[in-house]
Amino acid sequence: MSDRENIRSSEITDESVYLNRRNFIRAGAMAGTAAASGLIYRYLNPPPPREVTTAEIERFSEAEGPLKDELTPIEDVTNYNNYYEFTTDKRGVASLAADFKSEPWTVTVDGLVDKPRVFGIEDLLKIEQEERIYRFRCVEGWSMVIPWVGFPLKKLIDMAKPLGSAKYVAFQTFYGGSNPKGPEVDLPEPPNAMGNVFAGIPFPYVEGLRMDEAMHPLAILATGLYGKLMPPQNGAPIRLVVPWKYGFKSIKSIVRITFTDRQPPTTWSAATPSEYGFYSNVNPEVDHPRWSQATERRIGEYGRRETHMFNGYAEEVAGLYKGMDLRKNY
Ligand SMILES: Nc1nc2c(c(=O)[nH]1)N[C@H]1C(S)=C(S)[C@@H](COP(=O)(O)O)O[C@H]1N2
Ligand SMILES: [Mo]
Repeated sequence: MSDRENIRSSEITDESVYLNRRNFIRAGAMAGTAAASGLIYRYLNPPPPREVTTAEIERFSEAEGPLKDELTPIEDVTNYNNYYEFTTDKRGVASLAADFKSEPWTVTVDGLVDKPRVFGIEDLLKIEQEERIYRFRCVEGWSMVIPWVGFPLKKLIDMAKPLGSAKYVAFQTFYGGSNPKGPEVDLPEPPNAMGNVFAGIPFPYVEGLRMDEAMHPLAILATGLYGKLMPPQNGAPIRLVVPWKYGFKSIKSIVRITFTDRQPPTTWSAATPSEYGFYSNVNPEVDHPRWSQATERRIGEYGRRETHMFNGYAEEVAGLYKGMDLRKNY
């Protein structure tokens, strides 16, 4: 009997099981250097298991961090979305994606690895889940603070055992009725139609990271937010979150992760290379050709705030780009 058959679907989707079994509890210790740089970051420590409440998260996030980041309300996080496969109307994604079926789901890990594997989503949910509260900055000039649930991408990379020749990791989003995940899972077609053919970008949506970026502890595969499984509009059942890069790097609803020796194509830089580069690190000094990136609108606030280098995570990630010209490598 396969693993998938062993786990009743109610066990996969029941959020109280998800929270308790994954030791999803209140904040543990926060690293000093992380606090100093305004990074809100915590590991979820072992039992006693109990659910973290929104009030606790808010108290925590208000108390910590010089950037004084407060959580963006869940109503905004789940109703103001970019997910072009459904629609380019941010307020329209939630209702159009409501029936999106993300179970069963598989993520194929292949390419230059010693251990290629097709993971069921239930396998990935068995990995210890952590809460990560990150700032999230869209290239369009708005931002949020989101309490993600997930695990470091590095954990999956370690399981795959990439070959020495692997220099990049490529990601692909599910698209429409086609099933790029292999023959073993036959997703129901009409419920998963992602019919937006007028989005102006090619699908399936693809993204990529350099191997060292992908291995960085801040890069996570997120399976939920606000203590719940990932809502469809935010990229169910699993999406990338790379908090020091513009939001479009954080690719949703991943079905394939491929290790390669070449810089992989990425959707937005393929569509408009003069406006969007491969790296797309948040950088207030490099403007978009059509607007400034010096400031941002935090959803729920009036006025604009300053945008910080690497979205405020410079202390953690600047070393990845030592010696690189960040104007050329935008
Ligand atoms: N597959 C896919 N992933 C995607 C997008 C998309 O249109 N399709 N939009 C990106 C952009 S531009 C942003 S800002 C974030 C938005 O994530 P959110 O809706 O969870 O805030 O998702 C990114 N990932
Ligand atoms: Mo974005």
